[in-house]
Amino acid sequence: SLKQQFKTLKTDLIRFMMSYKFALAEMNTKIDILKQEFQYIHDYNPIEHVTSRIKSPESILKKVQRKGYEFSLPSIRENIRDIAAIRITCSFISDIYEISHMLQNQKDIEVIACKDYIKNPKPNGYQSLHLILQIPIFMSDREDHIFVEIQIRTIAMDFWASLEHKIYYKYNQEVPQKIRDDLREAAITAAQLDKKMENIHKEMNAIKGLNREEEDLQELS
Ligand code: 0O2
Repeated sequence: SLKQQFKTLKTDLIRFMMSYKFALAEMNTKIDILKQEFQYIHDYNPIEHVTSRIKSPESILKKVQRKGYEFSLPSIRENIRDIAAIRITCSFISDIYEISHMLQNQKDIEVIACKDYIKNPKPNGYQSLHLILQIPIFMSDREDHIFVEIQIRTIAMDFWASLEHKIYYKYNQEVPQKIRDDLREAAITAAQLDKKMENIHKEMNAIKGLNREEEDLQELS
């Protein structure tokens, strides 16, 4: 009956969205473990902050339409790979690659794609490291493999991206040339700041290393 069909559809939809919620919970736990353990071992925290979101059903449907995919749950599951997304903000560029490496090496994570917009920034200046990962989720009667998008960036890259995003929406996607030029320039300045900060961080580490060696020597003598 129609009522039965509606009930089945509703259950399917709720279970569909739930699987992304579980995937985010799994990934967030993985990231939190890395963060805590790294802090303990290296006495330093590579992760500034983490945010995550689930794409709203409206945005999912808009994207399906924009990309011309089939409107069905299996098609959405296969084609829309950023329904569950996590953004990790780090202090330094080296942290980005370290975190990406640690995640990519986990046995239950399958790396589907890695887009390095740091080595190859987008034409507008956008920089970040994007990973599409797939992780297994275990439920009462099945195991699902869920796509999760991870964006890893520095504080400076995040600062740039949030302003650019606001401007893009303010101008309804037709940003004046002057503003586009300024944004590209700002992206270059942000990248230079990242390099400078990383150098200071390295110098500090070198000094810390020397001090430690000296202390060890004093202890021995
Ligand atoms: P939202 O609201 O953040 O989710 P696709 O994901 O298939 O549409 P593509 O090019 O394969 O497109 O994905 P890509 O390049 O990996 O980018 C996906 C996400 O990265 C975007 O998601 C943004 O969050 C971010 N992003 C990419 N390019 C830019 C940019 O130029 N400026 C800013 N501010 N963010 C960017 P959504 O779905 O667009 O938006």
